This record gives sequence, C-alpha cells and structure tokens, in this order.
Amino acid sequence: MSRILTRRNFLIGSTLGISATALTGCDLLDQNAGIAEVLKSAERLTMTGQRLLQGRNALAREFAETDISPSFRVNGTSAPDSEEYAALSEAKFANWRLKVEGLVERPQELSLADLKTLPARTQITRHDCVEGWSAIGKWTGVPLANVLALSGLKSTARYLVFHCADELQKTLDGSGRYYESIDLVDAFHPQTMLAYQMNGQDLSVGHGAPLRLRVERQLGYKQAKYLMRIEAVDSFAGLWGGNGGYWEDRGYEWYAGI
Ligand SMILES: Nc1nc2c(c(=O)[nH]1)N[C@H]1C(S)=C(S)[C@@H](COP(=O)(O)O)O[C@H]1N2
Ligand SMILES: [Mo]
Repeated sequence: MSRILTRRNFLIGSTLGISATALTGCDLLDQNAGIAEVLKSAERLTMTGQRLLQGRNALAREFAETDISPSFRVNGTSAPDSEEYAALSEAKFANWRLKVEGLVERPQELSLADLKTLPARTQITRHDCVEGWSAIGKWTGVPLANVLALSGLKSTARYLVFHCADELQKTLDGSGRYYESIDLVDAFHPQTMLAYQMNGQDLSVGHGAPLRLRVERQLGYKQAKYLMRIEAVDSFAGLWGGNGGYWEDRGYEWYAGI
C-alpha cells in the first residue's frame, strides 16, 4: 500500500518545505516523531482546506450505470476467518445484528430487515485504493444519518467508530481486528451510507457482507466491510493504537480525503 501513500506524503511534505529525502522510500512508521507530528498537522490542513474549498457537504462525483466497472477487486479480507462469522453467513445473516452504542441516546440492535425498512439511497461512485487501483460500483444502503436519527447522539459524541468482524492480522490481543472511524461531518454527509447491496445484488462476502460503510470522499481503506458495531465516542485515543483505524495504527492518514 505504500506507493501512493508515499507520493501523498511527499506532496504534503513538499508543500511544507520538508526535504524530499525525509519522506520518500519509507512510510510514516519509519520516520521520527517530529515529522509524524508535522504530517499530522498537514493532514488537518488538508482536511480543513478540502472542506473549505469544496464545502462540508460537497458530493463525490456520481456516475452512470454504463460506467460501472465490469470487475471490482476484492481487497484486504476476502472472508472473515471466525466461526461466529461463518455461522452468520451460513444463516444468510438472519441472526446478524448491527449494534449502535457508546455516546448515543438510544442504543440499537438492528437486523438487516430493520435496516431495509429505513429510507434507502443508491449511488454509483468510484472507489480509490491507495494501492493504486480504482473501480466504479453501485451501492445501495441506508444513509448513516437515518440510523443516527434512531439512536440519537449525546452532545459529547465527536466520532463514530466502525468495528468489523475480521482480523486482518492475527494477534493475541485482538489489535489486528479491522476498524475505522469518521467524524460527524462525514457521518451526516448525504452520501455516507451503510451499504447492503452492490451493483443491485446483496453484498457478497468478498465485498463485506452483510453491511459495509461507504464514505465517498475518502480512500478505500475507510470503506469498512463486515460491520458489526458502531460506537459513538469523544476520542479514539484509547482504542488499539489510538489513531482511529487499522491502517491508521500502521501509519496511514486518518483523513484519507480524495
Ligand atoms: N473489514 C475490512 N474492511 C476493509 C478492508 C479489510 O481488509 N477489512 N480493506 C479495505 C481496503 S484497503 C479497501 S481498498 C476496500 C476494498 O473493498 P473491496 O474488497 O470491496 O474491493 O475495503 C476496505 N475495507
Ligand atoms: Mo485499499
């Protein structure tokens, strides 16, 4: 995943006048804390800049049916490797429930059928992975705002954390479990949805069955598959590596704006 990431950091670095040699050839993990700090503030600048330029609710480009890619790669986990997930999948996810908890007024446990009764949205968008591939797909699901309307949010909530079923890296402490987070601007963005269909079919296991996040103004790794639990928090500092996501804990930017 390092090629484009390095280029992104290089661009941010050159904007800030950091020497290119400090930033190329390795990713953030290898760099000293000083540079990591500068990049973190650069990331905040990027996020603020992008939102100022495009507006908080600017839409990601939407495409036509004829633009849909004939093949859309499966990336990262292709099937969560747990007995619990196997049993859920075997029963066609009839027993799966999405928990919505943390700093919410009314914790929820929603079945797929519950989610499908909420007003839905369909959008055809381009998915961009930092590994350097893109694909256009059609997503149908429930706007996250509609689910948050059910649960409410406490006034202290600042981020939503998406906990997934898969461990991308097997570890004893569970720190290899996939997770992601977004702030409330993206949570209430009209294209941010919990998708249960791709290209008109129920989501396949490869693409994240039964439910995945689509947060269209950000890169592929934010599009968390195999959702199990959404947690509203005031900080993700105490969670695993403290950086708000599986890849973020391994050096990638938290705000992966495109
Ligand atoms: N739970 C989970 N979500 C995930 C991943 C993963 O490994 N596990 N990979 C991410 C990455 S890097 C990309 S590019 C996309 C790939 O989605 P796809 O398999 O539908 O193409 O999912 C993202 N969400
Ligand atoms: Mo990706």
